[in-house]
Amino acid sequence: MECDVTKDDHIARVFEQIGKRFGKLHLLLHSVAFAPKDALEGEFVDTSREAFRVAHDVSAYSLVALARGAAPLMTGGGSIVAMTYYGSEKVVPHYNVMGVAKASLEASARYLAYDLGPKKIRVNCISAGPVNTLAARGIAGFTEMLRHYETHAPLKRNVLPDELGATGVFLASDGAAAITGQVIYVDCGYQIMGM
Ligand code: 0WE
Repeated sequence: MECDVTKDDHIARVFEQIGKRFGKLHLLLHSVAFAPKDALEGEFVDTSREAFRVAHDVSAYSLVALARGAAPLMTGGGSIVAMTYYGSEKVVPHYNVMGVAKASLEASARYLAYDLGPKKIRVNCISAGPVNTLAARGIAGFTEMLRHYETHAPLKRNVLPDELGATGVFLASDGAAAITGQVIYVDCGYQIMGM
């Protein structure tokens, strides 16, 4: 189903269809982000009002809108999982406005966890180490970044897509029944390092 997360009518239609076809919903995975390319290339200080708005609308507000659409279908409780990145808490050169939008996404997950907790809906973030996806391929210096993680992460390697998937499955399962509002680092330990 087509879903432009900047359009309320798209989101409404998706959950309407899900309601009709399945009756209920257990898991929502939020894995969408966008900042205009020029905002990821220059300096953060030059971020335009429009690039800031678009990055936050697509990458952070969308979680709030999707959670609001999903919650009425999560009648037996549910799990909402959002993908985030370390650039939300420390400066990663060139991540720029995406880092600010991911900080907003993580904070939004905490407030959603509080609101939806009484309905047994949990809301968590997976903070992934860098993965060589289509979106990452356009980023200058990405190969060097993968090498940096390999050298500096405690596990001396990069995270595998399956390992991120396994964490998502865990967060969807009853094994994670008491975990909500958290950011879980799936980054081979990179986040614990100070130097
Ligand atoms: O969140 C991301 C990137 C998401 C993303 C990617 C693009 C590329 C194409 C958002 N907007 C756009 N806009 C485009 O026009 N990551 C975690 C991957 C990423 O992106 C970086 C990184 C890492 C890591 C950008 C600069 C520095 C590091």
